[in-house]
Amino acid sequence: MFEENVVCKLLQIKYPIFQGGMAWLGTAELASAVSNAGGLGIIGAGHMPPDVLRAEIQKTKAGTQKPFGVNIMLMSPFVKEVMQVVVDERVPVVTTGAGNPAEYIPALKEIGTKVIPVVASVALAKRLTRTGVDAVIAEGTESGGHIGDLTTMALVPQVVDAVDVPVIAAGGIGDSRGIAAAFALGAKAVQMGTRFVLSKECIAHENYKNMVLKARDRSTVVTGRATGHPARVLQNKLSRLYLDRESHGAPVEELEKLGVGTLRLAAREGDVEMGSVMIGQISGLLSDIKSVDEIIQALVKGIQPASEAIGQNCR
Ligand code: TUI
Repeated sequence: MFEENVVCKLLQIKYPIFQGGMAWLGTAELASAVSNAGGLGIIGAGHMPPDVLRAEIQKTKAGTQKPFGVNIMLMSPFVKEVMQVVVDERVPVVTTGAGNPAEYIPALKEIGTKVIPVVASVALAKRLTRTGVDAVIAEGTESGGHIGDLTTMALVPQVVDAVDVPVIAAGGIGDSRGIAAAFALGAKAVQMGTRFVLSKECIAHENYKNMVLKARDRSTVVTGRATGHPARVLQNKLSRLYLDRESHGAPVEELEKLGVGTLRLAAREGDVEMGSVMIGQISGLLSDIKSVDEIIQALVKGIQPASEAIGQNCR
């Protein structure tokens, strides 16, 4: 399976499954496990300082011989320095998020790194394909963390029709049915974040994982629309406080201050009431913690039956 998949061939991976590069959660442990299982593991650089990212890359290289990626969050204060680190370390794949990476693409392309930005609109997808990106990740608003406003169902086919590079679908994909649906929309691969948070190898605090396990379909909310940086999180004391201040017209600086350090607080310290529990809408579907290898094997096994179920409805 997937011998002729264009993304598998481009990146030299076995399965067209990326692990979303989540800040504080997409560590070397998780990324190397996903790459070893045949997917594309991705280190989430988030707001990491450059020396911390370099150590994480070296740990990933020690943990896997397979290709892996780094996700660079373009709102990071260290963006220029971390770009230099991925160039120095000759990271095979770079994904970007939360902005337009155009100015960084030539340096990455020059050393042969595959560059795959996350886009939340057709306009950015088209602009970036002119700069020579290798593929794009079309990420719908179902995702956890920083989001755009279009759904995966609406965004993916529009991006597929607008660009001539492979499209990876992300947002709201939690099982094999989601993967088959993404393929039906024209995607050649998928990226999943939430599913890999509920893995043995993800270092998220057990309180974080337990809250994700308990999540239902409507458990997430979006904070930060007023600041221009919307983020999907599980409802808790912090999200209620934030949304209350936001609805009362609190200044952007006050809102941004409320969010500082809160992802680390939830993900690493386990304070899931005053921390940000960033997670996607598909968390309501997921009810078990498995090893990365078990997750990927189960996903792959289910794709063909899910595709056949699509076919059956046409008979
Ligand atoms: O980047 C993400 N998700 C993230 S980053 C993150 S780290 C963080 N930490 C603390 C507070 C807030 C965030 C958590 N989750 N996903 C990729 C993504 N990119 N989603 C949406 C976009 C996006 C949005 C607009 C990409 C490009 C874009 O274009 C803007 C432009 O300039 O055209």
